[in-house]
Amino acid sequence: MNRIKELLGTRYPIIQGGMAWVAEHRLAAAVSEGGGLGLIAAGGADAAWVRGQIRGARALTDKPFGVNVMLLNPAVDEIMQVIIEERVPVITTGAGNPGKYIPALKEAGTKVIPVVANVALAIRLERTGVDAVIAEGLESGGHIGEMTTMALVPQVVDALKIPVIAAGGIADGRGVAAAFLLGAEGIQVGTRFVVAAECQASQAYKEKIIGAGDSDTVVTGRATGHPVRVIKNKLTREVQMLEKNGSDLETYENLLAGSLRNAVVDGDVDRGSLMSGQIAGLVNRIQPAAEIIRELFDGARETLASVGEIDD
Ligand code: TUI
Repeated sequence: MNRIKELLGTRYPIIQGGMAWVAEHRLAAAVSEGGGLGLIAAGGADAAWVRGQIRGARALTDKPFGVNVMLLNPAVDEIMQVIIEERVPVITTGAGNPGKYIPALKEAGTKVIPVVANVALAIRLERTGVDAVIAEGLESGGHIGEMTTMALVPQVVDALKIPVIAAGGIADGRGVAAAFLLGAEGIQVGTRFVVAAECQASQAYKEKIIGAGDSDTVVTGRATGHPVRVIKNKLTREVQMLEKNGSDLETYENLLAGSLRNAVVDGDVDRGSLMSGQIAGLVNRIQPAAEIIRELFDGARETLASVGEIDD
């Protein structure tokens, strides 16, 4: 038995990425109905919104789903309280250390799966009693660390006893197979689910991902300590200009404020923040979430069966 399927209570060992504005209850429910773990991303939202989304997902599916908590959110304490009250089965966390919330979450029966971008944090979090970790490489969209998936996953696997979920650069069966060969017991997929039919993100943003090639993303924000991978556009060119000129933080933050919502909800692909992984070049069409999941695992099985002898 695969430990991640057991932990999540799902048919397949796959978690949907916790993408702010993108991952709302209809996408989460569709992924869960398709046999994965769908996620509602709390992102920068308030606790009341999160509660409404949890109830919305429950109305659409009786399968398990989770909430992703972005730890830089100022409302994080209230959001954790809602998660506990609503008895959400699983949470993932990003952009910080969820350590102080773990005792209360465990008491409520909520499984905790933080995203880690290096081995040191993975080891610290294993000691605090988390159930698994997501080792996320810098191929991912959004806020990232400094290690590639290829180098990070096997090193985290070797350092921990709890199961590891691989993330960053996985969008087809070959990526799934590779993740398992590196020792992961599950995968997290973000970018490919942005273009799921059930995803409510703007058509214009979906088309940018579908049209993107391998070199169409860029990392901005290294200067401010919040590196974020996005598709290149007018906004990223302006941000890069500010970074080159060593502009003050306030000018920079003003430019980014609201830019994620602009892209995802309003479809402003010039001035919006088009978060996407490097694997966007492989993401070519809109499909139901359940079909995406089936293709990922059918493809992984085929890939593994087709690997021949690698020496004589
Ligand atoms: O969190 C993500 N991806 C995200 S969060 C987000 S919202 C945002 N937008 C702009 C700036 C900042 C956030 C968009 N995409 N992925 C998981 C992830 N977590 N990647 C890296 C980390 C991380 C980084 C630092 C986890 C922990 C950490 O430090 C904790 C510590 O105590 O050292």
